[in-house]
Amino acid sequence: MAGRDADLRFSPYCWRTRLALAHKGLAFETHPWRFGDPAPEPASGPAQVPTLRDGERVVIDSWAIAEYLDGAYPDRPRLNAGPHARFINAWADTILDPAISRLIASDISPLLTEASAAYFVTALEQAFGMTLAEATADREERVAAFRALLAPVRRMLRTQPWLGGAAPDYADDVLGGTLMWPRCVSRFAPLAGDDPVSEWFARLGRLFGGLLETAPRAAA
Ligand SMILES: N[C@@H](CCC(=O)N[C@@H](CS)C(=O)NCC(=O)O)C(=O)O
Repeated sequence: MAGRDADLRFSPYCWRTRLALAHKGLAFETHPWRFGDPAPEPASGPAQVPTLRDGERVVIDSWAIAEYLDGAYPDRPRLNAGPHARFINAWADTILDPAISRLIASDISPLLTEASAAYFVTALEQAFGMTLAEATADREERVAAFRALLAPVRRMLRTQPWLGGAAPDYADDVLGGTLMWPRCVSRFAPLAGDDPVSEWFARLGRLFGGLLETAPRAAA
């Protein structure tokens, strides 16, 4: 999922997959795709990202990709894309993503091509029932409620360094991918700097050659 700048990649689901591939130590190429573009693999399914092609195999949906990678590459570090990560994935999809969207949606459209911005704005304004500017207008007041949603993560991080335990696993990739979305498109900070979740995110960002830390962000 790319902006007008093809290097600006911001989909939370694609970031989950990029982290999963890095985690497995698998080399991968990415291709920019934008809202309204034809399906990346038209013979295999809908116009949706992430779409993974691995040889002849096409897998669509970040969760399905994580399960596929653990099944296809069992000798590589495990993602543990099982029940516990499935909960984190469902929580991120149903609770965190909508909350993040209400904090940063209005920052995204200026970064898109004209055609993809029209598609994005129409879809989100319909979902919100208001303009994107209206949707994010009170974000300074609402950010505390977003931070409160992360209380279970803060509690876990008191006793273990990663959501996966002693080492990161796909649960970390899911939350990290989710938080990459606002990081890439906005200078609005959903997390306070002294939040233990920020410290965890910074540590995750330094893994895999700084995959997250060095990813292009929208200009301030
Ligand atoms: N459950 C899917 C969600 C993927 C998804 O919603 N991707 C968005 C981009 S962030 C997309 O491809 N949207 C296509 C569209 O809205 O037409 C996953 O985890 O991969």
